[in-house]
Amino acid sequence: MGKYLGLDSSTQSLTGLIIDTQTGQLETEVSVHFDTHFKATYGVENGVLHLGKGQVHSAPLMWAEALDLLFQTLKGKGGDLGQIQAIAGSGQQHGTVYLNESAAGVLGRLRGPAGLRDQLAGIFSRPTAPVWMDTSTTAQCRELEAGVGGRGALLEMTGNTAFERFSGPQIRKFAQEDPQGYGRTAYIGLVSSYMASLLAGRLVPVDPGDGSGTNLMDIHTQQWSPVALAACAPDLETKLLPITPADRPAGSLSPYFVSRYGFAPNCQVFPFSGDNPCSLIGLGLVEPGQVALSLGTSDTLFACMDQPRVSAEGEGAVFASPDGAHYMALICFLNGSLAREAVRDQHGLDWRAFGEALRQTPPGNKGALMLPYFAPEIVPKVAEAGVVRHRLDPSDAHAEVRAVIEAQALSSKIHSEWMGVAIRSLCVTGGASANEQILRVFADVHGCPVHRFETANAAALGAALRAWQGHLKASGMPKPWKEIAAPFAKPLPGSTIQPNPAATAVYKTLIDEYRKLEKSHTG
Ligand code: XUL
Repeated sequence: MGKYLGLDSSTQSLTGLIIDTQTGQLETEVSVHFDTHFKATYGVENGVLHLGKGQVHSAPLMWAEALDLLFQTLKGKGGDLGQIQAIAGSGQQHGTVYLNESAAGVLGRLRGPAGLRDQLAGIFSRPTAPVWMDTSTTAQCRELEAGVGGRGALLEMTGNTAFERFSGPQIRKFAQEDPQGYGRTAYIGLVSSYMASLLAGRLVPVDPGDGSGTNLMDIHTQQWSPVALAACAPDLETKLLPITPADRPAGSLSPYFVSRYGFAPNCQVFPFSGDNPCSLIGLGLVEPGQVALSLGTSDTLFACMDQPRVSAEGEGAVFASPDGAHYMALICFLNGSLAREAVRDQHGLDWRAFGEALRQTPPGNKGALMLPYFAPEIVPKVAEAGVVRHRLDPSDAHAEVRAVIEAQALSSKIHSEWMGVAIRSLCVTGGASANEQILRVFADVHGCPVHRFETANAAALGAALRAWQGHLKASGMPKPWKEIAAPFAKPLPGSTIQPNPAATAVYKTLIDEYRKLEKSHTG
């Protein structure tokens, strides 16, 4: 029992969250927003640098400076950082950090009084790091797929087809466009491994969860795929940091942090993972069939799978779970709140009236359907925005409301079928999860209980839980993941909605009609 720190190095901020496993409470949560503190120094906007032609980068030195500021803030809050037994973390996925050959030595010699920014300024072979928002690598995606024997071969081997934001295409582009910079690069890591390396004062490997977001890791062996590396860039096997299990200790915290912030000298550091794999843990999804749905601007579905099943249509990303035993699927439906708000506003409703419209209309909406593509859609792939109405009167506000929510729920069921997972429970988070009537539709369509979740920061919480699990295991007292997650990742009391069997039966029939309608308007 003790205290554990989870860090989340995300696009716009760095968060630290401390859990107390004795009390089962979140003790402290602190964030450093990059724009607030570093806009002037690094020129970032919303945490990133727009470099034109779809290139979106950020500054790894800024993330290091933010780490100093975060610990200073945590210390200033009066917390005793000396009680923290272990630290793990989460990083925005896919971003790559390029270090020169001085990096290992500089990390090992980190000491005060100078801050990280001054000590680390010389370790980069590329001063900026492309991040997940970068869309500039379409050519490299096609080349990488061709280089391993085709799109299907890459999918089978790594769990994903090539995506522009994934690390492999990004590395290839750098090697092509700046061969000298690539030549000066001794080590390539991810945002996750870079942040862990600062803490440990040594180069820390990549974990399989974040390794799966590169297009370079064999999802079956959870090691770099020699075939993918060869197709990506020259000598890559000598530059990429190795892959290690997420719960293998990376060493003790660097003396720099011990003397500066009062951490214990034996505070352990664990490899960081990606933010989505960490969120899987932070949402308590540690058994196959557990699914979470975040209802935000876009709706994102996370699922825990027992096998690395893949979507032949490219309808989701597949990552290894940092629990070491499972896999995660991530599916993004772009028209989330975007579509709900469009219908709400078109009919001059507020959220109360929106819920009331759902309450007053019957499941199945008397056969009226909507394809809610208010913006181009990611899943299913729809290139151009355009709302489709089928037996739906656009002036009937109540039917429109039901149609948009039923469409979202049916689509989430149809497009998660590839996971081959029977959904046993659905945890719903995000703004729209406050609306009970919306959750009722999801419970009825999926035919399973829906629980409401309120998460401070699922990625940082997942990281803190990983630190706890790893520390117990390394101390010879392993605890099952279910018991690690349970005290912290739990539904809001009284929030569970059970499906109504009669409504579920209606949707069992309606789903095929929706599928047909969707097929006739997509791909
Ligand atoms: C996932 C993705 C983003 C980043 C940043 O594939 O690109 O969710 O992880 O959060």
